[in-house]
Amino acid sequence: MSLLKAVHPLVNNEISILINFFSSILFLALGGLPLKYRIEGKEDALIIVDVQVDFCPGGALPVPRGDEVVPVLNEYIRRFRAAGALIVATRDWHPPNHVSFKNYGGLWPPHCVQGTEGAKFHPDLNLPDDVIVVSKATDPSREAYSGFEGTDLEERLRRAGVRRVFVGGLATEYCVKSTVLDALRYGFETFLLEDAVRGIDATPGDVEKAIKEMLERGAKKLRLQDIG
Ligand code: VGL
Ligand code: ZN
Repeated sequence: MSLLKAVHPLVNNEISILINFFSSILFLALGGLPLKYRIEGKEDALIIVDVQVDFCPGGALPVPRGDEVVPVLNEYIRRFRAAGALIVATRDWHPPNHVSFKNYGGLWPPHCVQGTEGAKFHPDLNLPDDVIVVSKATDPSREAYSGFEGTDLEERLRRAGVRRVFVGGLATEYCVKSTVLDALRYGFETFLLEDAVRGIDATPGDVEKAIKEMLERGAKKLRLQDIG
């Protein structure tokens, strides 16, 4: 009897070592790190920023490799939809005489003019029928990089009970950054989808700086593999 007692904890210990060993093997076989986040139906919103023809290669204001975000965002859309989360797509939606255009004193060539081919969402982006489309920078006299600026985005998210937002799209250091910073300012828990953004990087380092700023202000980085 006393011998059994003496052996017992040892046996237990060996069993737990074995279990740990095999679960580690299983874990590695299944492909690495554990999931960090679970997408919850109504509390979460995917915000796709400006994935439009003019911001992709061949467009009027192309973001290098901007089209690479499309298949990745399609996978995010699939997963967010499956979880019942809200899906929002912002679009740059300028009048032809917009202040951001070079001819009207701005920085940029004309792009994303309301109703033109270039203003359309990328044709391969699988936006669901119930996507919430937010048009921004529609006032000829005002630039607006953020999806929240001059739109009802905040109100719509609040009304839907959203608490966390997940932001991807184009361009990292302009409209994505402004949207992320506004989301943080409005108190949303905010995630930057780092595998679903691309930037212009007009001055090399711009994108890196923008990402650093978003993270410093409280955004969290997230990739597809973090949400399973
Ligand atoms: C954007 C420049 C001008 C953007 C929009 O979507 O990031 N960038 N207009
Ligand atoms: Zn614009």
